[in-house]
Amino acid sequence: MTLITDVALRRVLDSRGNATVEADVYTESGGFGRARAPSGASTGEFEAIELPAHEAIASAREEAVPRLVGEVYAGNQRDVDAALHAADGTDDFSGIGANSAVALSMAAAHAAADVTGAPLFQHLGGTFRGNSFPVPLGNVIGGGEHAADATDIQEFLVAPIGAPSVEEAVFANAAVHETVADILADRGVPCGKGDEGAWAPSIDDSEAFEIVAEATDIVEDDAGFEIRFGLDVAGAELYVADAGVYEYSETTRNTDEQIAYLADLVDEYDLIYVEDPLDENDFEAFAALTDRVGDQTLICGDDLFVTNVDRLERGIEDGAANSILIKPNQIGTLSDTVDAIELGVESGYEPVISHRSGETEDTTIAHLAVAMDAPYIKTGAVGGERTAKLNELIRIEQNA
Ligand code: 2PG
Ligand code: MG
Repeated sequence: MTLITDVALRRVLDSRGNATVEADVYTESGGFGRARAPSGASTGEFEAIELPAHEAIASAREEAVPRLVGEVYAGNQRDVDAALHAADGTDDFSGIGANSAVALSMAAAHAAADVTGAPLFQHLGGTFRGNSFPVPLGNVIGGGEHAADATDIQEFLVAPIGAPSVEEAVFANAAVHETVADILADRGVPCGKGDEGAWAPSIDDSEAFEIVAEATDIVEDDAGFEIRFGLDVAGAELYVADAGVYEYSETTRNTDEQIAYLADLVDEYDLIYVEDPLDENDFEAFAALTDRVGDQTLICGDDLFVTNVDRLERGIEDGAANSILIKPNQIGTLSDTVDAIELGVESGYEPVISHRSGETEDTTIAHLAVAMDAPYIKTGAVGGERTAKLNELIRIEQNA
């Protein structure tokens, strides 16, 4: 029933105006699935390789399509993803591009779900999973690689942990985003938005902490449930390897100082989530910070783990973190993504499903988060490519 009968690949726009890969998969009994690859800016050194969209498409047409059409059942995701690996022939998807691979892998899942008539989250999660909803982490102020002349810390993320529903959580994040804008206006700080729709004011990190803390307090009082916040430091982008320091606009910190700085921030702002506080090569420093504050907050590895089970295994051995960021395009297929989630869960690492800074209207990660019972999803607060996922979560919640 789910034998793949046709595949189409094309170049489409992402939210930054760059070209990305869209894949369509058709199956024997009329199933249809479509998905698009996202794209990072603060990409980890160890991620699977994204090729220029036209190259990725040409290579996937030549190598992958013949191994899928008439050969593989979309309903067997492991076979689809094995065919993609075989077509690629490398360790890092530099043959067909992780952008072609992930679009095809996700499109096949959508096609298989279409055949069964089940929503994607049920197809992926099965009968015994997919019964809980993730808390959305909403990016309200940001800088780093996502906006010029803004904060050094890449993302200030709101976490409405007490919200009674996804719907209320999504609206709380949007309200904090709006309240931040009001506070910035009161302070006479003009600003635009960064790549993920977060405000990108030209202020230092300490002022951003004050503003986000104030905005979350205001919305918390209004909403009547607990709202905390967290960070994506994107430490690898701040780290200057030659000098062994983290370079901020006004100061530099060595590794011990960086650990102490983050631990103090966790205490001072009661942070619930800290992603990539340190460099992507420094498992040891991650472990030192986790040892210090891991019982108070999530220490999440993004560039550290790149959704890769080998890197996660090393992290588990070292006690490097207690959470893993999950981005399907970092590893290239849904099967590899689910393997990383499952290894994380078995080892007590909370999986946080994530968008990329370059996104499309694709909603696959909303379904993946529900299917895997992920406690959090990071997918922005506002902006069409972000609300595509948030609104899909609201729909899933209503229909589930
Ligand atoms: C991150 C992501 C998404 P990018 O660092 O977590 O927020 O950014 O897609 O640029 O890597
Ligand atoms: Mg990150």
